[in-house]
Amino acid sequence: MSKPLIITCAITGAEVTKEKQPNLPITPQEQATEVKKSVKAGASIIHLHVREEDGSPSQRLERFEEAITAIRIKVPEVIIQISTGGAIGDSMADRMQPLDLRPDMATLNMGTMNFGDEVFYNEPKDIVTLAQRIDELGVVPEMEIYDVGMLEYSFQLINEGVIKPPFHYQFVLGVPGGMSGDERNLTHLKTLLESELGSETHWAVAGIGRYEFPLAEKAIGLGGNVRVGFEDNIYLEKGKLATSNADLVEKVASMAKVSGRRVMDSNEVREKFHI
Ligand code: KMH
Ligand code: ZN
Repeated sequence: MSKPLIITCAITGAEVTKEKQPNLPITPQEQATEVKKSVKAGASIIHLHVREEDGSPSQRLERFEEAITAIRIKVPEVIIQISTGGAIGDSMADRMQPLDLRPDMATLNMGTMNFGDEVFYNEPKDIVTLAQRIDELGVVPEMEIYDVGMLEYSFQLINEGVIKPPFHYQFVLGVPGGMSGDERNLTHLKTLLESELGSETHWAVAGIGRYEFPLAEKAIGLGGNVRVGFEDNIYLEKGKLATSNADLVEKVASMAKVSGRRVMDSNEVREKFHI
């Protein structure tokens, strides 16, 4: 029996604009409606960034609270994973703000990198502070890996006891400055991860832009999990914008079906992750 599949949906992100993707959910109500549709299509985890009314990215606690409240009214069971990455240039203090809401999960970005034309700062001391705060609050971390050195650094923090089990990894491939979405990169990351932490370690892939679906297919075949969503990719196919995040989730759910992998719902994932 093949492993059931967990689909995460990154509905909004910090970089995409309404000009590029008119269906991008911005307000708490739009986000809640989008979550409902995405969960119906097969998503069990929502990777959440929020925006102010003018569309600018925000790490403000009150804005996260509004969004989470709106989502919980419509979809009480969904797993909400807040971003601690925020937007490029956000201070670490701002990035940590929504953690005080004690969400189900939170991201933990594992290294500094060029991010397009900018630099995404994640200094070792900040990664440790963030990891400790996440642990203290009983939030489940998901380690965001953009390059091999970040994965190896995660092994160091695990060996030092800074990051505790169970371990959840997201391989974000295709950001200019990080590893590309070449399928061999995913195979290499999976091989290293499993030889260090075992084949039961949870991992998913988020392919950026045109890499989204080829890497989803590859991950499904390798027994991993998948993240899709407007944060990563706005097209359903070449030249065709998705009408909703749910379109992207639905496409992955269909791929899973063809490969004989059942899609897990939020309650099952809650049980599996002990949330
Ligand atoms: N917006 C990116 C600079 C995360 O959510 O933790 C970082 C990001 C990662 O999106
Ligand atoms: Zn994000």
